[in-house]
Amino acid sequence: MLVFLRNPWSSMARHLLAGLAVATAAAAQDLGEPHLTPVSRTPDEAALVATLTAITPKPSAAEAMPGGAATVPVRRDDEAFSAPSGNLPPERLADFRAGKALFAKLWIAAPSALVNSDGLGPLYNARSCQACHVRDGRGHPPTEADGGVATMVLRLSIPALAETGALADYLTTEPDPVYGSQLQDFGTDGHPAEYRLKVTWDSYAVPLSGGETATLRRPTFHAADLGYGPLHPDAMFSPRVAQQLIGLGLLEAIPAADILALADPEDADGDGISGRPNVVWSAEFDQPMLGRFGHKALVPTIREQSAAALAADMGIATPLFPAPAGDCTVAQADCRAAPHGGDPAGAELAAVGLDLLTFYSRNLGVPARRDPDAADVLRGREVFHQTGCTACHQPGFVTHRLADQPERSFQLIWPYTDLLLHDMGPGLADHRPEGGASGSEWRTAPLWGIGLTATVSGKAGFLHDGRAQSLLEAILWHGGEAEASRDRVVALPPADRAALIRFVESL
Ligand code: HEC
Ligand code: HEC
Ligand SMILES: [Ca+2]
Ligand SMILES: [Ca+2]
Ligand SMILES: [Ca+2]
Repeated sequence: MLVFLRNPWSSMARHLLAGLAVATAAAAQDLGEPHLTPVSRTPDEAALVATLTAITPKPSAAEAMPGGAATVPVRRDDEAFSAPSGNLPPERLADFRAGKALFAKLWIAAPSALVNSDGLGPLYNARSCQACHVRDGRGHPPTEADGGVATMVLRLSIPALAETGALADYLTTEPDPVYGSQLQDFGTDGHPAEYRLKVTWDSYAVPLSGGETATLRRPTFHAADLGYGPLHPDAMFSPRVAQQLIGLGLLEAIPAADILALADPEDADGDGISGRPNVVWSAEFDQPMLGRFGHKALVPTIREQSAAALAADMGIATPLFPAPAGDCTVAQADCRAAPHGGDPAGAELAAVGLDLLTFYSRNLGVPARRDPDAADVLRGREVFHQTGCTACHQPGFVTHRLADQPERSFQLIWPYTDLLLHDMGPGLADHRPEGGASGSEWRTAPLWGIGLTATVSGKAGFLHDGRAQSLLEAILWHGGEAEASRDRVVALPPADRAALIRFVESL
């Protein structure tokens, strides 16, 4: 996406996006899904899907298997997010393992005798995907113990130059003229790092019903030790922790129409919830698509997200974002002129490698629920529904029927996200728009697997910047459209609040 912001817009792109900015929900239903070759649902299937995914007070036995047949048996160790989808055909396991090797691979600077491993940087955040997506789980804000290695990034932009017409709503930002779209913590030999990420915390107490109290900590992120002079005076930051990677291929295979059907941009039904799609320009397919990935749903496909991560986080060029890849700006001439590895066309990782990495990121299995039938978990499920969580954390979907990809075809899944943007209020706002998302909107986070976070990644750090140290803290930060829901949780009898947390932990 960083690369996407830096690329000059073709006049055709501008034309189409201008149209999109005023697109109605009905027109949005026609958004293409060029990343899939779905078989259309029959009317009978559509009716079945509607029944299976209807939000009901009565739990269905299928909820125990959040990834459908792609679910993997429960593991309570730190490998819980690292297994391939349970229904991956055995002949595809070799591709999964090859992708895993690329995911774990430590890249080195070019030129080097190790021609298939060089091309790191010159500016980079980490040397491997795994360094941030700790054991395929999430990252966390930096602590003293991390010794300067961050598992999160600071996105960067300035307000867009004056743009007139419908596009003014759409092209909301530009990269910082010197530092680009993201701050990199490291440089290869001879290239200064851009900055060092520092975080300071303020804590305050929140009274809850029944005499209970919670403590929330608010982070302030600082860009220390800037390596290339001052930032633009209007620079805006967005802190983002690396996300957990389970079940992403299933999220990518949800019919766009089913997600758009949940959108209510003007809150026509007056329930205070107004989910909006982030309709974005796909660099991969050169057309508008529904954004699904990243904390503001800016990226439409896992392949594009992986290529953008290679480019921005590691400085590795691919056929999708060729050299000089990474976040080198015109002001960073040494960065642009540095040697790159890979083929003469400027791909430091060839298409076959990008595809294997994509295949891996698509097929990390979702663990089975833990204790879905325990009495307090079932009570928590009721509370989850009564406090209004399902208005955004949409429980169920059925994926497209995909003849060429049995592992994610026509699965009944329970991700607990509508993949839409919601205004979460000033407490969570980063005040930095991205694509169609405002400075206070975020994509509803999927909740599947979330109870295993600390087991997998060592530390529990929830929300886009990892500020919440527990699930309760994450809920208490909900504001804006979710404020009423949060207030209900604050007022719950303590036993119901505990049951709610037990339910979310069981997902
Ligand atoms: C420097 C840390 C870092 C590294 C290295 C990194 N990522 Fe990420 N990853 C992130 C962050 C931060 C996000 C959220 C991005 C956003 O909000 O736009 C993310 C999001 C993702 C997502 C989308 C998840 C979702 O739920 O939407 C995928 C897929 C992904 N990364 C794959 C990769 C792959 C593949 C690699 C290696 C090529 C990689 N990442 C390397 C930090 C990192
Ligand atoms: C208005 C929509 C909305 C409602 C209602 C809502 N949420 Fe959320 N939820 C979100 C969004 C958006 C995020 C991501 C916010 C962020 O990353 O800063 C989120 C994040 C979370 C997280 C952290 C996820 C993670 O991966 O870090 C938890 C836990 C959570 N919600 C639970 C709940 C519960 C429980 C309820 C009901 C009491 C609820 N939410 C109600 C939209 C909503
Ligand atoms: Ca490079
Ligand atoms: Ca940069
Ligand atoms: Ca509504």
